[in-house]
Amino acid sequence: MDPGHENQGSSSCPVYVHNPHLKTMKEDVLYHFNLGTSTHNLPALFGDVKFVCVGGSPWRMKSFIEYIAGELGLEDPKSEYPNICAGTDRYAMYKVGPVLSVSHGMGIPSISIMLHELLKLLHHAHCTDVTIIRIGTSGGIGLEPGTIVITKQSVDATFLPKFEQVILGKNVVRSTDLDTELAEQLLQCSNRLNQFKSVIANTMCTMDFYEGQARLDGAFCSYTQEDKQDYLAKAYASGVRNIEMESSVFASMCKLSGLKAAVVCVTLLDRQKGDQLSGSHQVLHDLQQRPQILVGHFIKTQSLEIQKAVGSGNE
Ligand code: R2B
Ligand code: URA
Repeated sequence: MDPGHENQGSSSCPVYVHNPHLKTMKEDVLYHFNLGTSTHNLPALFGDVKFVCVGGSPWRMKSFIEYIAGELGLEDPKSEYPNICAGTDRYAMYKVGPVLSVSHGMGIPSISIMLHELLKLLHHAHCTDVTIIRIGTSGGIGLEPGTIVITKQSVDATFLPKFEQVILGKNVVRSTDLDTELAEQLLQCSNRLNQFKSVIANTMCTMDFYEGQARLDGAFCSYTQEDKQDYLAKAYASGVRNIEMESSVFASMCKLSGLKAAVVCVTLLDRQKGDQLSGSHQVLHDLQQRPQILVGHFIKTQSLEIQKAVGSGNE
């Protein structure tokens, strides 16, 4: 952590990094964003960020920023929202007011690289009190397709709430705890919206979309239909209601940085009934809007509360 900024503001919470080597570097190049501490004034560009939304597809994250701009009354009819990372095609990043929207690609390695650079960016920009939410898609277990799962615990493929990574040849195990109060606030927000069903439940994070999620339709499959159903039934019994591919490392890295974090994913199908995403493009597209609608509404409500608090503080 940069001690110079430790006590800025009264009780505000900074974005922590835990890496003594960073202090010895003259500049920090955020290579996959095409941004850097010498080339960009990160505090001026990003210092006001309070909400970060991340999701797999660059297209969806652009559509999210357009949506949230409308929700917050910040849309500019004359301007397109520029991709802040236009100099690279690895990730896309958009900003409007206090909201940053960033794509992360598919799978743990992809989101992990993005989060290292995003967390450093927020740290270098001296951001405080940041809430971060992953909005995404998933396969459901025992839920009507279109249900939103707000993750209680992200569990691995053995249903344990941990993220394991080999560092210097050793297995390092990290916790995947998410913010329980934030999850509850999001559920209440969904109930108030009353447009679709949301539940708080465990999410299984896997390393693969096919065999890793017990699908029968990959290029390879070494188990039977019965084995698959058995595994999904065990997942259900352990409290898992959806399966995706990024939540564990997302939860563990955000926790290390002290960010309030949540995972909000729509279920596109019920995995006990099938494997293929064969719904029409329009139906799948409409379902993918749901996390965006819920999180958009949440951010709008929270921003109004922040504005009210600031307003009453100025009186
Ligand atoms: C959900 O959807 C993607 C796979 O189709 C993956 O990124 C995930 O977590
Ligand atoms: N994303 C996943 O990871 N799995 C699914 O079944 C659907 C979307």
